[in-house]
Amino acid sequence: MSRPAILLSPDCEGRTLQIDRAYVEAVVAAGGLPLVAPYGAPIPELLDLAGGVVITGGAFDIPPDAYGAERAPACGPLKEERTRFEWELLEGALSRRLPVLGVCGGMQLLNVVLGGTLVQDIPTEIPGALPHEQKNPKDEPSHPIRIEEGSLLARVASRTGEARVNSTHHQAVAGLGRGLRVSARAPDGVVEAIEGEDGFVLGVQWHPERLLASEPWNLGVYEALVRAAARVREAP
Ligand SMILES: [Mn+2]
Repeated sequence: MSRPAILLSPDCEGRTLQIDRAYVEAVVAAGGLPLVAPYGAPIPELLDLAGGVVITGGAFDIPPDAYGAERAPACGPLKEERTRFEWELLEGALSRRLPVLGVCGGMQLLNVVLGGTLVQDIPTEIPGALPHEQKNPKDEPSHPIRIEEGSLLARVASRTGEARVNSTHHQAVAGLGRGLRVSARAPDGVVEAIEGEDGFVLGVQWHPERLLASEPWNLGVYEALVRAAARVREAP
C-alpha cells in the first residue's frame, strides 16, 4: 500500500515558507507522505492529492475579529496571510471530510473556523493557571493533562486519564465550535484537546511531533491520522 499524502501548512517569515522538520519526521514515522502546502498554490488541487491535513502551530495569534472579539492588549502578533491560507485549507478539508489534525495554533484555528472563541492570553485571563509556556526544551513534557474516556483522543493515544505533554501556548480554546467536544484538559481547566463527533477531526494544544522520544504514545496521534488518510484514499 502506498503512503497517503498528508498536507502540512508551513510558517512564513517575510517571503520564506518554512516547516519544523519534526512534523515531516512524525508523518514519515507514522507511514504517511508529508507534503508542504505552499501559500499561493490552488487549495482544491492540493486537497485532491491529500489523504489528510495537519494545520501546524507557530508563534502568532489568530485575529480576534475572526471570532467576534476586540483585540486584547496581551494578544500576540498576527500572521494574517498564513491564517487566511490555513483557514481555506481547513474549511476545504472539513467540507471534503478529510482527516484533520490541528496542532497548537492549528487546534485553535479549528475551533474558530467552526465558530468557537479563544482565550486571548492565559496569564491575564485565567488567574492561577499553570505555566503553559514552558521554559524547558519543547521535546520534554511540562504539565499533565487528563484524557476523556471514550474519546477519539483516548483511542489514538491508547490511554485515558493522566498523560504528560509539552506546552508552548499563551492562548486557549474558550467557547467550543460547532460539533466539537473537549477530549482533554490541563489540571487548571485549560482545554488541551478537542475533537469532532465523527470522522477524524482532532485538535491538540501540545506538540505531539516533538514528544516522540520522551512520550512515545504521541506517535499514535500521527499514526491514527495516517490510517484515517489511507482509508480515504482507498475509498472507491
Ligand atoms: Mn498547555
